[in-house]
Amino acid sequence: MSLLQGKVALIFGLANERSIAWGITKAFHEQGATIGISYAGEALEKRVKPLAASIGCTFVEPCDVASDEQIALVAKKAQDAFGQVDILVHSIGFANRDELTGKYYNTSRAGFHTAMDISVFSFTAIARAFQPILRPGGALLTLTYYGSEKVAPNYNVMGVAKAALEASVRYLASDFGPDGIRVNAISAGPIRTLAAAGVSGFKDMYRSFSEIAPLRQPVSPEECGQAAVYLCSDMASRTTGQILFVDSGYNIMGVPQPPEKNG
Ligand code: NAD
Ligand code: 0WE
Repeated sequence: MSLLQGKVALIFGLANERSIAWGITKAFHEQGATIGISYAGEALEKRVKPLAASIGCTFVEPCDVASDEQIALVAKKAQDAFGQVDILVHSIGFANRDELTGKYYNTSRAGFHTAMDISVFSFTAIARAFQPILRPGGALLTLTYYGSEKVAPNYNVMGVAKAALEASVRYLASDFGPDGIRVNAISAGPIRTLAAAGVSGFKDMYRSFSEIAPLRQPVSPEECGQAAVYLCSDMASRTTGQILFVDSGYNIMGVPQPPEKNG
């Protein structure tokens, strides 16, 4: 089956082979998509280039999403390389490390701005920059986390940012709907990526996740990739503005099962 044959997909947020963006890239490639990759900047180049080469991807462009100029430049380069683009994946989130520990109320003004700029506004900025070259029938996708809805210890300003990101998904879906372009998000369970490394309490959270989630299994970048194929393919032609949970069912649980009845 080639669900993405003939489609051009641009993926933002590849850092390394553990990135959710890489799981999505591999899944898109398997489904016949033509892939373009964008990464944050020079420091990641030596990791990202070989990954791109391994799937025969030649469009590999740096873009710090804090910069309107850099976003405009990738859009221009994408137009030169592909003409039009069918799919944009935004797999980017960032807050200063010191904001992801302790009390949420200690969030600084500058830290709040950074989290909102990089984790929220960048999705809207990318959507706007690519609007002229998006092909009808296309799809935009971003990645979110349940800390947007319920309190996750230490997730703090990122939870607030993800709530705003999810609201952005709905406003963008409304804006782009008349042009035949859909906008959705995947809400993934915790995954051991670079963005989870060294996060205080992540290990304990990761372990308890698999004990509480109905399917009792952790989530992989590859499984996010399969859901991304669905959402960005014509299989999901009447689905827009949605948050799709890829979390082994974790989000449906209210009161966790006592451990002894947990089999
Ligand atoms: P990751 O570290 O592999 O990816 C995050 C990416 O954001 C990196 O590639 C990084 O370079 C990029 N980035 C940060 N600042 C940037 C900037 N200024 N310009 C351009 N790119 C920038 O980690 P990941 O877990 O794959 O994260 C991808 C997305 O998935 C994020 O939105 C994250 O919030 C979300 N998510 C992660 C988990 C998890 O548990 N890992 C769960 C749910 C959602
Ligand atoms: O969205 C994320 C990652 C968010 C993130 C992580 C970092 C760590 C390194 C954003 N910015 C940074 N900045 C850094 O300097 N996740 C869903 C993974 C994650 O991060 C957490 C979590 C979970 C889950 C942070 C605290 C608590 C739980």
